Amino acid sequence: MLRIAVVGATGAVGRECLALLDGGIVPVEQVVPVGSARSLGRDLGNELGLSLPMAELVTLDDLDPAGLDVAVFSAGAEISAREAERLASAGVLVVDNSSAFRMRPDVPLVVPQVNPGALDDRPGPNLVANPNCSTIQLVRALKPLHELAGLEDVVVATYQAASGGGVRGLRELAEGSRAILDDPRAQGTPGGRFGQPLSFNLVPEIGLQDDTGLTHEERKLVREPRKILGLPDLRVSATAVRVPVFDCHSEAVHVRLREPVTTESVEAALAATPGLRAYGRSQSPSYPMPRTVFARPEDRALVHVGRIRVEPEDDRAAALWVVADNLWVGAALNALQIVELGLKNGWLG
Ligand code: 2RA
Repeated sequence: MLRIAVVGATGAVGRECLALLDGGIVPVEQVVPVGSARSLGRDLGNELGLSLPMAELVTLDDLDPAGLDVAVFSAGAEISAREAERLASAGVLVVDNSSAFRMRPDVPLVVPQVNPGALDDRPGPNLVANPNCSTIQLVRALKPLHELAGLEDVVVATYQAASGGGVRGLRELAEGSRAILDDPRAQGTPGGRFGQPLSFNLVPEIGLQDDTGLTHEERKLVREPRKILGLPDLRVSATAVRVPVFDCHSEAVHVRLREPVTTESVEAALAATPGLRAYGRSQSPSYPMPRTVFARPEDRALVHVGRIRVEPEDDRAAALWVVADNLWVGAALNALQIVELGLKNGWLG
């Protein structure tokens, strides 16, 4: 039985961690919710209708690592960079959802369905990085294609939900959409959680652009799959777009492969992959959508792949449409599946 701290417990990902723990994803002795000073006194168990054995909410300064088995951080890169290693060096298994440690060579960057071996060698560091949400669904769809015919190039365009911007992002989309429906002239102003008004709009900029014109989010989509798939020379071109959708990220993925494939062989490889749901052309619809993926817990835990096709003029080029819940598959569930893997591989206990 584990004592698990959920750092950032009141945030969008932290709340999903609590809900998944409440659902019994790993055996829990006690959950310690960690939040900011202004959250002290909140009874998250009651607020969220949880039956988990919960300690009182504490701040990170007051979190005692003694007796703690795991800490899942979802409180941003600055807090992780400042606090995660303190807990890891005290023997706590830290799974960090931020970008703080992902590209550090000594820190495993893990998607359990893709590179579980990254957690094989004990005693590794007690610090494991959770990839970016849009990376996780991408590599879970790319892995079977790589095994089928070898990946050469990847081009991905993402259509990322407001929940990627947390509780504030969700609120801004709802309020902005309501304002426009009430008064079409209320077009919103630059700024806010996404830098631009999102309702009834598209914002092709997630994070700051670097001097090459790539945004922070696109840089993650280029670098993280190379580390997770063990393909340091994989060519990846990415465009990340924020779209006025509350939940679930969608991605249009185009790959070039080393070997020729058929639509049937690609569909079969995807359908045979645990944790993926493949939508064949004979199905109706032959594609997933954010609204339907978010509707049921069993679907929120899967990566959904549709519009599966091979380019008519090039049998080494395939295209996919990939949808997944960015709060579960892209963050909380992947982090807790890393804890599950840690239990199985002896990283814990
Ligand atoms: C986003 N991937 O969607 C980033 C962080 N969650 O905003």
